[in-house]
Amino acid sequence: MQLDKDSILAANGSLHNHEADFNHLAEKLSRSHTDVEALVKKIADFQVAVPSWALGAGGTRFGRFSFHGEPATLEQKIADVGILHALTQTAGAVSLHIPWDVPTDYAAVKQIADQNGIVFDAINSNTFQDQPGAKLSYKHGSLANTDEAIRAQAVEHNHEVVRIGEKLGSKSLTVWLADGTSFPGQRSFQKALAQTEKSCKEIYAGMPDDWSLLIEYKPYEPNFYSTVIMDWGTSFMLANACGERAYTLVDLGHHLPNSNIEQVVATLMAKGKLGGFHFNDSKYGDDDLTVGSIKPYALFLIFNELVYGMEHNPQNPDLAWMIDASHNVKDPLEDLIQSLEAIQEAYAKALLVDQKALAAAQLNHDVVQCQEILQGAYRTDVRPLLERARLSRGGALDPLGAYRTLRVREGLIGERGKHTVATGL
Ligand code: LRH
Ligand code: MN
Ligand code: MN
Repeated sequence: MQLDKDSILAANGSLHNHEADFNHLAEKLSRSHTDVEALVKKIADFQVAVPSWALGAGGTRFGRFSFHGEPATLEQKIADVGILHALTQTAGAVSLHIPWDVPTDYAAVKQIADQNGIVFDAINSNTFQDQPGAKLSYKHGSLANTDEAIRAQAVEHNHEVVRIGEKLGSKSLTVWLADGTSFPGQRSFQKALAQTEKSCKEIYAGMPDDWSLLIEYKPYEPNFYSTVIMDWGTSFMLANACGERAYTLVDLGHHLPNSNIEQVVATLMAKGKLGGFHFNDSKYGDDDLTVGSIKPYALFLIFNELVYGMEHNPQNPDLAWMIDASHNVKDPLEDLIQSLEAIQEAYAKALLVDQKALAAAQLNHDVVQCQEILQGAYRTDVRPLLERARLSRGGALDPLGAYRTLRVREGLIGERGKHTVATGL
């Protein structure tokens, strides 16, 4: 199923209310000398990758309830990303997880991606599960394993993932390790870290010169006493040990409670070492909930630092943006539409922060004014700007509304049947 521009246009209906809302906001913003056109263009240019494993219903360790019309093949998953992109115009990339989504027919996969205007962003390796037919097990770790042969198998898997990514046009590899321990004394922290560094360097050495290595961290889960790459500092250290094209990847769910993620972002960008970002939201741990559903103000504060970094840190590369959420009770496509909207909203609000006024208030130690400036931007209803950004590219005025009006899920069920199961988490 592919959504064409004409049906989206028809679903948009009258733009009368949008025009009125947009003009009202534009007039208000021009009073503070905001270049509204430039703002809309920045929002429209912001593209986020959708992970191939998020298009089906996710599960928890207590069960999985599949969703009707789930994509059963990689081609169908890319078609789903195409639907998201057609509606939102902000999901122009897909991020694959190997071995969950190894292409069987590269030409067909590339063709369907091209047809839908989708590119292949960072590709993810997986050494947290045993792979079908693998000789050795990762039960006691992969890149950090005490056994050299297991480490070599894990390094080789990463090289294989890069070779797959090269055929599709990806330019970066994301490594996330489950390696760690569940009980005190289970393993030497120092030796595990040293083995991980050695393995990461081997992965890095085998990558093409125009590829980046993105190293993701996480404090716990699936191991519950320690994780080898537990925090941004460890990831940063490993990235520095590997070389120039190795960076840290921040996943919003991978922090201990109350961590100041915006400060982590600022620190990494100042050092030119923030390479990738996984969006989700959480109440307790790595909950992988819809972006912006629990802590939208925290997301705004993080975006405020991202925007500052993108404007002031030329030493930092362009970021690989990805949604890393899981959908247990909602239609995955509706959930992703909500996440994409929340990301754009936080980004747009961060773009509204008057950086000059903020810097002046900071110099004057005017703490009250600093807060007013941030919250003034946060309280602005930027949705007419998002609508205008989508419309400028032929997207939907209201992506969720159009998804329902156009009966997309019903169409997918008609094509694929009710009882399909997607690979992934
Ligand atoms: C680990 C993680 C990592 C994996 C994905 C499936 O919690 O965030 O990015 O690749 O989930
Ligand atoms: Mn992640
Ligand atoms: Mn995670």
